[in-house]
Amino acid sequence: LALASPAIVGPALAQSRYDERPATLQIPTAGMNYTRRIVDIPMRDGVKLHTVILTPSGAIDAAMLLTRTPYNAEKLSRNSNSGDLGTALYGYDNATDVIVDGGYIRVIQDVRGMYGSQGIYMMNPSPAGTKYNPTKTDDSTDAYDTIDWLVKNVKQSNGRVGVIGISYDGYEALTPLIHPHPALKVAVPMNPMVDGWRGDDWFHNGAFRQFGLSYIWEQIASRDVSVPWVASVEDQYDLYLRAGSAGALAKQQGLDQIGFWNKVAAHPAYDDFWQNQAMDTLLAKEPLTVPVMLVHSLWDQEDIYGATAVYRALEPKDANNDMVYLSMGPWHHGQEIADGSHLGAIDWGSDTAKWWRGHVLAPFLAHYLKDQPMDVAPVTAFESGTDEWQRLQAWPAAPATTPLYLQPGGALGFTAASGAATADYVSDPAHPVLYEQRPNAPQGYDNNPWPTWLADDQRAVSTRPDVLTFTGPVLTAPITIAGQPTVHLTASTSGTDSDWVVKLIDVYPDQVPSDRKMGGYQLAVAMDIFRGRYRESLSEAKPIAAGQPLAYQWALPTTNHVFLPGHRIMVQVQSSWFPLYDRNPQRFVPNIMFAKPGDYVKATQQVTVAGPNASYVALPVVK
Ligand code: PG9
Repeated sequence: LALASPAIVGPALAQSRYDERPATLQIPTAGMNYTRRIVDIPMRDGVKLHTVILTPSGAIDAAMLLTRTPYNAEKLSRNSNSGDLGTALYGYDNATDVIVDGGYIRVIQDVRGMYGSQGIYMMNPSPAGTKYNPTKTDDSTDAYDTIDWLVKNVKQSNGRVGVIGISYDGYEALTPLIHPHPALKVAVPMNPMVDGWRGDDWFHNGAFRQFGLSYIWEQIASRDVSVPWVASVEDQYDLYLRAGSAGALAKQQGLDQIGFWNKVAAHPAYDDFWQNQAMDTLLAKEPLTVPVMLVHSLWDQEDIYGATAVYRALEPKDANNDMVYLSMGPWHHGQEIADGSHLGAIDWGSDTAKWWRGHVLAPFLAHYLKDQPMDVAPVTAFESGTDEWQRLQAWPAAPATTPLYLQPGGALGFTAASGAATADYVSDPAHPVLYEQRPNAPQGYDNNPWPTWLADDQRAVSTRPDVLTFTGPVLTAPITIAGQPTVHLTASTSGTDSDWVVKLIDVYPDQVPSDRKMGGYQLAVAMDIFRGRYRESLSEAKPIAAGQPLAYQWALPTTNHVFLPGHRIMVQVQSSWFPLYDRNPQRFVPNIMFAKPGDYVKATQQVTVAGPNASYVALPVVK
């Protein structure tokens, strides 16, 4: 067969004749129950944001549910290739049953600078025109411009938009509440990232969550997350311990090229960089005009701070108690859109997530987007222990707190011991206390332990000599707590800086006939870390005076729990939580990110457990 020479027929003809791929492709739609439209929506500065619009076949006057995401709109709108809308959407960030059964038009958009969207990417940018974001746009303006385009250009819509999303996308569901578009009728931020320093992804009370390093690398190194974090050590414990400091590991992994990492490293304290982007603070300054349901997971391993912080900020503005709603379920991060029957070893007896989606999320959205009646309480809270859902008017349910004292001999009780006593241990940064059993696998294995680690059995560490364990008597009557326990620790350290981790634990009876693996289980219901250098001021690190008993106070995450008869209450105290949190060198250095190997020293810790300054946890007890 003689081939025509390209020189004779021209390159285009040569290509069209022999190329087996059509120049333009018609996508078959036979049998599909939705249409898929892709638009690059122009923002006020001309930057176009890549947007996927999935419209159920035959939709007329349907409301739109918008998610803005850095996690790939094309993928989240096509978790599987299917002509069935529910099957296509089933997966991350889609409460699929609610979206599909509700007949909503599903809109998913890449945020500025990610995947198909133009523009520059900034991680959780501060508001436009402020010190740390001098540009003219932010996620609020982009949400506004997107909603404006959608209501003018999606002809099957009823002109109403709801925003919804989990985690980063939950943060994205809060930003449209700043100068909201009039077509925005409801917002459902789920597990939103709200304050990266106080208690969400980057730090908890000043202690750095080192696992953020790989996330920062992957999200920022390339627009389409195509440059993976590559490490040559399988066990994260070894990876982080050998590197020494978070800053040393970051350098080793090339993160010094990444703008956001350089900002994190330059702002280890709660200074204006963090304060100016905290969504609860920003929203507290805005009028409340859009109904919002904050969705909180009680065992959220990533953003356990955000949802309830925004509730606290907004609730005082809600004069009629009909604008700000709170849902709290017994879930890990994002579990509300999946199967909610179990949390690790804990069996709730029913699919709590499915119940919540059907009885709370679906009617809430339908009310504001489709004018349907609803019977949703201002607060819908799952109470662990009794394992029942509650309808409440406000949160927290406990009006006051009751001190639970650490006592000598590893005891715990509602009165302080008299006299003077301390409980002591040596904290050695060379042998840090684990947050979960080794190997600390990177995310992504089968049976990934990361989502459920907050519910892990604390017996794994409770007999270590550097973990103090205080246990109360076997309960003969239930004790109900509903709110945030507050730690009031009096302690001295032989060092000049120190971390303190306090865990409030429900110890199951020695034997649980119906579920034998739970016999003696130590389930933490609230725990968190505090970096001692911020004892006097969160925004300024100060050395700790060595050898002096000093007061440390911080709030633990929200809990709604009943310690049942037969159970015991336990409190554990330790000074590291590795490798999730970076190690405190225990000798004061200006910036722990860049501590040198020689800065890491052993310290003798003495926790006051008797007398007028006895340490206690203030429990939000419901009488
Ligand atoms: N928790 C994740 C995250 C949010 C915001 C910043 C960084 C990470 C997430 O799941 O999206």
